[in-house]
Amino acid sequence: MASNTKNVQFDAAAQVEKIAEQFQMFQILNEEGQVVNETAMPDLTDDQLQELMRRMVYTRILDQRSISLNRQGRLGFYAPTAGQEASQLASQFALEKEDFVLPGYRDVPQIVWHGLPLYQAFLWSRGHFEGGQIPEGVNVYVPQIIIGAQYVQAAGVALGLKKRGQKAVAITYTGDGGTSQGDFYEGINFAGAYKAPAIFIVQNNQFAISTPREKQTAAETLAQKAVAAGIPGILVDGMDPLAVYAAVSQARERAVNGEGPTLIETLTYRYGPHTMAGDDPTRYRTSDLDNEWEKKDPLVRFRKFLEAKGLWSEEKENEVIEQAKEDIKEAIKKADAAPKQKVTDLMSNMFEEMPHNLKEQYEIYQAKESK
Ligand SMILES: Cc1ncc(C[n+]2csc(CCOP(=O)(O)OP(=O)(O)O)c2C)c(N)n1
Ligand SMILES: [Mg+2]
Repeated sequence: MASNTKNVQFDAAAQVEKIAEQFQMFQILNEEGQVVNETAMPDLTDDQLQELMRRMVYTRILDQRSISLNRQGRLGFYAPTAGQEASQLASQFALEKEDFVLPGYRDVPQIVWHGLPLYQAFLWSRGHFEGGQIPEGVNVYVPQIIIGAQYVQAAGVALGLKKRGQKAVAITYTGDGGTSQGDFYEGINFAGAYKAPAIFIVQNNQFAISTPREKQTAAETLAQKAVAAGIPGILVDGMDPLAVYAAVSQARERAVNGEGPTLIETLTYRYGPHTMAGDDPTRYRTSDLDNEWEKKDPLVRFRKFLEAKGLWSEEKENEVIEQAKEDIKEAIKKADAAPKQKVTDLMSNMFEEMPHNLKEQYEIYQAKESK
């Protein structure tokens, strides 16, 4: 018998604490827009910095317009994005066109900036089949509604890229709530085992509908869930576009160099309701908490940072706002002009070969629709 049995006694608390200690929040720009981590500054040109700001401002407007279009009954499903711009857009900004984006329902901005025409995003919101017909060469999937399922799909897409020898990655997004799903673990585990070039983003916006983050899991951070899959995890300030960009760039670099997947938790907040289907955030959040997060706003801090460098102005911002409004007006017009969806469209777009039991129904609808 070993004589040191007592010395190796399992120290449960210390073990849990030690894991969490390794996941300190990575930040480059603080709330005042000051660089607090010069060595981690990503290599971005002035034009690129301005473009990232332009996208965040544009997307904030897109969110506001989408909410009002939804209220007018001109959009269908919509999950607000304000607050999450740095997490969403700076992560997409670190990608190349050949990379694949597998979004959740709140991640419409990323796929629009990755090439999906805006009118198609509007059609997707309306449940119109043309919203799901992704143009050739645009490497995005339609937003996933089943929480976590996109993690498994991303692992598969990433493995496919690896097998084809392509220098590209599959990036996917879920929320804090999504990390409680089986698919989340299956996805990161599989990608880890096969060293698949995947980037798994967890946008921790503090709530899963009304369930607060503290009730979601006993884990101190969501990034540390990477440990069990044997892959690196990073906790990032999700209101800091530069930190998000730097983390995703590094993860992409690792992935295309054959070093496998990375899990990135972005700490963020959604200012609006969960979706436009009618939840009331005042029932599950305090205004103190809202205020605390609004102080961290990604647009405010990035604007301060750029203004100090002479790279941004009110005039520039207004130009972006006007452009966004104009584009949105055009896109909704184009969406309105799409042919009215028929029941037969729904069926023929669902199946490559119509199952025999649906053929009869298909013909009945076809006859009705041709009247
Ligand atoms: C498998 C599954 N279970 C439940 C739901 C219902 N549902 C829709 S959104 C949501 C909360 C998800 O929260 P989180 O992952 O934090 O993402 P967030 O909406 O905050 O971006 C739930 C439970 C679903 N869509 N899919
Ligand atoms: Mg959430």
